[in-house]
Amino acid sequence: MKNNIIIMIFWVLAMGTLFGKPIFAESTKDISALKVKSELVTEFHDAYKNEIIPNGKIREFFIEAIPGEIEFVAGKKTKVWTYNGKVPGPELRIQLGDTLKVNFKNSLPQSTTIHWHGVRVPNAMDGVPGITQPPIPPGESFAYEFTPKDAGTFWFHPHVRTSEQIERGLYGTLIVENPKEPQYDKDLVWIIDDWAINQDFQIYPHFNTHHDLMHDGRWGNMVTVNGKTNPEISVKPGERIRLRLVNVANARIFRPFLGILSAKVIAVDGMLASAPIDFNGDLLAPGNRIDLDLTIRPSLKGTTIPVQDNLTNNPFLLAKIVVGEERVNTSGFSAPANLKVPEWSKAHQLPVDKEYRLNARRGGDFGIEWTLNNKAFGEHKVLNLHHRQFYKIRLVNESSRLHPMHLHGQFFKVLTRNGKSVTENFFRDTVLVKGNETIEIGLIATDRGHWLTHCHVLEHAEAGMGTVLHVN
Ligand SMILES: [Cu+2]
Repeated sequence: MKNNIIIMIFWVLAMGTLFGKPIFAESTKDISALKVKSELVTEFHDAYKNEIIPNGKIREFFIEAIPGEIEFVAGKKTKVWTYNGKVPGPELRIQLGDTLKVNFKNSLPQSTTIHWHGVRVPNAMDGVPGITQPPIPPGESFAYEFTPKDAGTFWFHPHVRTSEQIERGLYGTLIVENPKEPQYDKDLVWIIDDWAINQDFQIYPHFNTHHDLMHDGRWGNMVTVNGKTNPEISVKPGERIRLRLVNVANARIFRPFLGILSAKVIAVDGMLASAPIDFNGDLLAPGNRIDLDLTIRPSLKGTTIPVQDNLTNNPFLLAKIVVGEERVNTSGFSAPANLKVPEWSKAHQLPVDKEYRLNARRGGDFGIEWTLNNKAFGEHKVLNLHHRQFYKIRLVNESSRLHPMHLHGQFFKVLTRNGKSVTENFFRDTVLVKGNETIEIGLIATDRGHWLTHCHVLEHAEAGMGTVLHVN
């Protein structure tokens, strides 16, 4: 009997089978997947910082959310909600290493919070009601304090009744400068928004309509850049400009076209690419940012260059770049880049860790719910991710609608689109999943806590399109 057992153990070890069934196949696959994953983690090393050491400088700001009025069209006052009386709200500009402290007061007739889009904050500063903090009631205050871990272009907005509060005008930008990067002659931020305005020049007061929910969210009838329709932006011949584009619209996707100007993309969603990329018809989905490196050729002296949106067959004007007469010398530095962005070319060998199917169903408060795996927000189990491990997540759009999916607290890279490998040389925090498209993303969970993941078509998010990732 004892001999038989020994022979059997020997047989199992030698052949890897028991009664003809492989016993090691699964675990061998697991072991090789683990090996590939650890290689991807090694490749990721230092692509961005795990932690930041604060430089001790505290930059303190006061922000009040308060109703107000602005003139989109001369002589016509539109009632809006503002940060500090302005739309867009303040541009907070700090240096990498600085600690940002925002003393926030809610003077709105509704509860609110501030979410810092794209910023890797301590979880408690993420501004998501019910997940990271209670909503801030009218009349109350809250202090947000954190040291951003990354330099780049970020923005902030409420995360309560988001489709209404952002549409009413609540947003601002957070620019984190890296003192080690070269100084451009000009550093401009263009906050692009889309408004649904009625004949009285007031914000169309019905939010989350059935039409919006059945389609790609609330697309409006007026587009503004920095709170103005078709603004004129003055530049000088020879100037080298860092132009930071931010899409804060509820749902509209932009495809900015610079006409005869040529530009390079140097950063996406705040994070530097590994090398500059030609800017050519790139899509700017809600939540996305693109930083451009733009030189005004001296020969353009005295001209006006229209910047259009070219998403559809009906292009429209976004802004005008007005080139002055006084020539300046063009700065000759090489554009900032993050050489440590990993390629992750081995990620295609890995199985998918988690799949989310994006679709809609009847039901809920609005009569239609947007779902992930046929579950609306609140019905999912939290997806647990381990700190500093690699994950491959598949987003399968089973609908014909647009879903710019945004992960709080983590950056990711797009690995495949419709099964084909893509080689984006940058990280993102938001990726547009087009109708019936499948996208696979890879990420290394870097920041601990409970992080919302949701569609940035804000009406879809309000109608359930979100879930929670937990990094522990
Ligand atoms: Cu969506």
